[in-house]
Amino acid sequence: MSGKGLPHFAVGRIVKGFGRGSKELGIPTANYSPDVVENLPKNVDTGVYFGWASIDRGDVHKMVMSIGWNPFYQNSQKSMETHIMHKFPGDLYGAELRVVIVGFLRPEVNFDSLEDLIKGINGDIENAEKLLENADLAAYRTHKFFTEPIDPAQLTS
Ligand code: ADP
Ligand code: RBF
Ligand code: MG
Repeated sequence: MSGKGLPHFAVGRIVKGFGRGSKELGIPTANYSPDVVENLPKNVDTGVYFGWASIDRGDVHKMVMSIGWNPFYQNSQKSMETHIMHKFPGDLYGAELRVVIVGFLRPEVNFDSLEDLIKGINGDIENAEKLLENADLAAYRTHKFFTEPIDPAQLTS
């Protein structure tokens, strides 16, 4: 189920994106800086993924992630944007985001309208919520990556 190049472990600071996630979509996404995007294995295709995430070594939450150029907006810079399924009290800019990407959901689509994009993402969130209940994938929630000081480059499973 996990797919090529997965699981993938990543760590980085949250940077400013285009400011569209919360404002236009009502779905905030924490954006990684380009160096984290460049560290993705070459065999990880663009698309929508899911897994687990923590902020500043805090609790581990479910997440969905979009990797690519957002065809709906035709971005020129490849991005890795994570929506964490948890309500945070405020902004997370500058915080450390740790993620483990455990599975692929679908390729990126150029939706016909903003409404369809939002529906698509909400469907991804629902699917991820269910898939992460699978014992093998749920196990990553307590992976040592989230609790011990290890270099994610050393981790392959
Ligand atoms: P940007 O384009 O700068 O990424 P967004 O509209 O996508 O702006 O909002 C993202 C910001 O919202 C994140 O960087 C983070 O600071 C904040 N945020 C708050 N709650 C969440 C959440 N549950 N998941 C992701 N980001 C969140
Ligand atoms: N953008 C697209 O253009 N096409 C997509 O199929 C797409 N799927 C997404 C799925 C998820 C789970 C998330 C969080 C984002 C997705 N986006 C997609 C990116 C969306 O356009 C982006 O979050 C906003 O542009 C805010 O940066
Ligand atoms: Mg964002």
